[in-house]
Amino acid sequence: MSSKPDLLTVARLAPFLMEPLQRAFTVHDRLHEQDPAAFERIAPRIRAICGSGESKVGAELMARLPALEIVSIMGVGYDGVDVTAAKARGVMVAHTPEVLNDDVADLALALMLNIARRIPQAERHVRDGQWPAGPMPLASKMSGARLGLVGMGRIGQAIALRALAFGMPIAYTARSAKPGLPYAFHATPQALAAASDFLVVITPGGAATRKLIDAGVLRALGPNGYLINVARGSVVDEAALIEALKQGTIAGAALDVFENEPNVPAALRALDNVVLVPHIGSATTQTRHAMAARAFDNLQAHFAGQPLPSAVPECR
Ligand code: 8YV
Repeated sequence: MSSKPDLLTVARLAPFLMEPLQRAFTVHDRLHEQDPAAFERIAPRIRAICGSGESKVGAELMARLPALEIVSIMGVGYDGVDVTAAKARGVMVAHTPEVLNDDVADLALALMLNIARRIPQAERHVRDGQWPAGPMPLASKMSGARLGLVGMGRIGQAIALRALAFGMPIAYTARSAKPGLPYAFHATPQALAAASDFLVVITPGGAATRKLIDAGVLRALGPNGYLINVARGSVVDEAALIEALKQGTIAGAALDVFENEPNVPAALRALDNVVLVPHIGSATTQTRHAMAARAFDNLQAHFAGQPLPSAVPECR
């Protein structure tokens, strides 16, 4: 009988995380989905869960795991984990903040440039042999335009630093004003949108921010405004966004995240005034390796009886 703790994965994890996990744990790879009968048999032994930022770890799943001690998420976002239920059971929840700030901020700027300068369309113009027939229509200038950040946490601040180099005046909304930051605070997303050319969503997902960006916010952003979402699809009312894009209520949207990933509505995919990428905010080799190491370190620290390098704030 192995002395390694039993661990359930709830996402398809990269080999560079799976390999260390398999050395230190008896890993049951998504067994609850792959083989529910086998899962029933081993469920009482599971002491750890490992998943990604998109993983759902609800109260129901945890209730089936009486020996569960820790949920380690390879991602900064943990809105899929029922932290209240975990805490009530004394289950620790850990995530991987900081190491992905640069990548997500880089992608936000890339999306802003792509949507404003119509880079995907320009690339297609050349590839499809359209250039000899005439130039591209003119695009929109980003430098000097007004940036509004919905969320001013670690990644929001990394985006703001980059935007300063583009000469962009910066404003934000958050639950409360952050003292010490030199950016204008607006109490609501709607007020911020009315004062922005680029509205970038970088706030945690979950019940508190569900559909925060609704039809009213999009109307306030206006026909020259762009919406960029690098947070969670749940923060934007996707149906209202599609309508706003179709009607020209806003100029365009660049999205890394969607309501029902990996499914992107056909109505959104059919539009020309969007840039759509498949949740790649942290998807570089360097960052994903750093996230995997952090997710593993949290597990290892827990089973060594040491403090977790990055427990979620609610569990600290
Ligand atoms: C990844 C993320 O998609 O960190 C997050 O919250 O959404 C992403 O970095 C994913 O969690 C990688 O495992």
